[in-house]
Amino acid sequence: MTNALDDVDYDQLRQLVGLVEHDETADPFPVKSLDAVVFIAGNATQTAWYYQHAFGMRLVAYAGPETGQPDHKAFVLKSGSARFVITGGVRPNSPLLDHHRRHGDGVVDLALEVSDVDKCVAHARAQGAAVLEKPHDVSDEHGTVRRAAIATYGETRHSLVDRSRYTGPYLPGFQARETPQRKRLFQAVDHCVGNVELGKMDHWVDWYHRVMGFTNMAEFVGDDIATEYSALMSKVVANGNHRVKFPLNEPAVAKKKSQIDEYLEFYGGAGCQHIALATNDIVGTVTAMRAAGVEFLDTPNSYYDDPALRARIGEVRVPIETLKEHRILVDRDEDGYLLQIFTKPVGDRPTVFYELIERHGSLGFGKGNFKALFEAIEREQERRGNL
Ligand code: TYF
Ligand code: FE
Repeated sequence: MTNALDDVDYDQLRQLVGLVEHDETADPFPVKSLDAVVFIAGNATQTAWYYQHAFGMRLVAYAGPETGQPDHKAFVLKSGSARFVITGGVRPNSPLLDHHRRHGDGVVDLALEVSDVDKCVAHARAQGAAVLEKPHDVSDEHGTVRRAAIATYGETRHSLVDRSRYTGPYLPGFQARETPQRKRLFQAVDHCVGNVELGKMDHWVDWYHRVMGFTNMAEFVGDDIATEYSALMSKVVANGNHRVKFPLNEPAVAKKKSQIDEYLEFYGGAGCQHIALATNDIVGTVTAMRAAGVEFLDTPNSYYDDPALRARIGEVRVPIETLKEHRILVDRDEDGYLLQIFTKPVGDRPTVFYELIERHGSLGFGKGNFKALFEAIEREQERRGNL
């Protein structure tokens, strides 16, 4: 079931998330898009309300005890092409509650839409990936979905979903829900970042190369930046057309305790750290989210008053005074520029947070902002007593 409210066409997506041309014929694991970000929450009912009211998402489908699903509730939310599924255990012996006890609120599944589940799983298996769910069909009156799941870092998984023969609101077993449209605050997921243990980043970069045929994107945080101020190392892998981008971080041994160590300690291992949401109006989005109570990292005035920054970024869509007022960061590279801002962690544990990103040609991740950003993150770490 497609809904005009969710329509984001190819040209919009290319601008929003920075797509590139890609020939699928030689791709061993062709990925169409990020199908859904699936969360486990301690209280899915209230978390779904948060994403509707603070992130402007629409509830489109539901499964739970009322729909013949006794173990847990699942709320499906959309904003443009982005889909979040918020799940939470209902029965005390639900496996979701064990997961929640270990990790708190977080991402359990970065589901990928693929056109050939069997081909992808065969390739993944041949490359040594752990197959958690073999390819199988699930059906209801709206058609059939073929799906499977493979394990990635920590207790995170990638479900693989072929929904080409399905017209229902999400997956078989879910009932459609309608909620009133409010102002759409973002149009797509730009990237999902994984934090992995010390020394494991290259292992996972290699895993995404071998298992999924992903390739490296140019931007990375190497030893030089890591020892100077970031306390982390980072590389970015992406599928062929860059629709799906997964930066991977590991802690760096630096002067201070890494923000990545803080995450690993409180999440209880490797997991998804932040999700970047693409918007074409970052000022409007930040304003609406702040009004709803979402807290963002602060950036010092000196960032905006620095003549070097002003010279480097040149002309951008929004006057620098407006960026300063909202604490939005800006970075420019050879392809264009981007605007970005980061929330504080959104749950009880200092783990998952969000980024808002408005791209104007840049295919990067805001490398020029890393110093200011990591200093802001460390100020928060210090306030929590974890630095
Ligand atoms: O995704 C990125 O690479 C940027 C920068 O802990 C970043 O958003 C990298 C690591 C991190 C926070 C932000
Ligand atoms: Fe990011």
